[in-house]
Amino acid sequence: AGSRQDEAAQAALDHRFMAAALRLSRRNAGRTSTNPSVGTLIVRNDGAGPMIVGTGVTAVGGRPHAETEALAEAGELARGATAYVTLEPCAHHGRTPPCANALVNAGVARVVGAASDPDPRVSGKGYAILRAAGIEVVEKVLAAQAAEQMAGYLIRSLRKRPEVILKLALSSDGKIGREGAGQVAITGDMARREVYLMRAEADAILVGIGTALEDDPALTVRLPGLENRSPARIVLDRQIRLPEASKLVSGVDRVPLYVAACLEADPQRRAALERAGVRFIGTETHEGGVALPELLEDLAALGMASVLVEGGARVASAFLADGLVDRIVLFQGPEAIGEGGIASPIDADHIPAGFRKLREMRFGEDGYAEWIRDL
Ligand code: AOF
Ligand code: ZN
Repeated sequence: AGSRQDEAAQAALDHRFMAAALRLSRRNAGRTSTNPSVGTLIVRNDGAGPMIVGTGVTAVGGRPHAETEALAEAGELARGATAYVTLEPCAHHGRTPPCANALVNAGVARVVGAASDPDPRVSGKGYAILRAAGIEVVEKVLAAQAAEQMAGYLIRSLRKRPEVILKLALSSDGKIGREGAGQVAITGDMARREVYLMRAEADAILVGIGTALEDDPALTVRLPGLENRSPARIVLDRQIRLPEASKLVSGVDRVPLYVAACLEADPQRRAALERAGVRFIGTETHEGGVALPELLEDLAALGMASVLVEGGARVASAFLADGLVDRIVLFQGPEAIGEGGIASPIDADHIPAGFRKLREMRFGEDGYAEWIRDL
């Protein structure tokens, strides 16, 4: 029977190990789709202080699950130990037996969980299996942090659409570019590298046809070691104006490119792009633009759990107006654009209601801030 002091010490320990499990889970973030990247720690506490005897992360590709790896590493040492899992252990028979049963069979005494799993095959059943076997279960430890890290998975499961991350780079006077000037450098090298990392963790990057024509961007990840981590690119292009000679189209054999166009758009343009390897997503029109909720539903059906919206102002405004943005990332460079600048639809002082600031930092000369909307 624990005293109140023992309980407080245990809670502090649980926080510490869950924080470690959450950091561990980031190792495969963006590489386990449509599964989330989960972290598991198996910890023994035999009096001489806690000791980690097993660690696991969801494997690249989504399987095996984190628990499988951690339990295999712990072996017999899992008996009587505590398992820290960033997501409720699964209860369904997939390619492997349920993780909840594996924890029971390994003789684990306690399970501490962060996020609950909305997957209807799990959704409370994982924790129930553990409790039925006499295992002590503590839920929702660092749940908000877990939900933030697994936002893509959770939003896709609950809302049948991907997480939408809106990223904008602003000049010191709040502009995102200059009319007719193509790509304008706003942020420096460190910020650019951070954007590459964001791209590598997303399932898709999305821009409007205006940005595609104006900037001729490649929208790939150009970082040593991450060259193969470019996600799919998506262009909102109702009338199919994207030229075959664009960088987006010419890179199509390495990185998929989707054009979201209306079904009535020029079939010859469509055929030409399809011959080049471009894939099409038929869209409905809403207020002169692509109907975004329906498009996002289609992207979720394609397995995408997160979409990074990179431009331009019109597309950003449309996602914001529809209440479809889940995360806002603002970079701010040190220089002004001034006359002829394109105003950003949003800045740090005008973040829509319902968002909370998650972090703020600097990348060299540039500021960075990130907000999320809780589920
Ligand atoms: C866990 N541990 O590491 C992960 C879990 O297709 P399957 O069989 O891999 O099942 C996918 C589901 O597994 C997914 O929707 C989610 O419920 C769960 N993910 N569960 O116990 C893990 N990644
Ligand atoms: Zn599992």
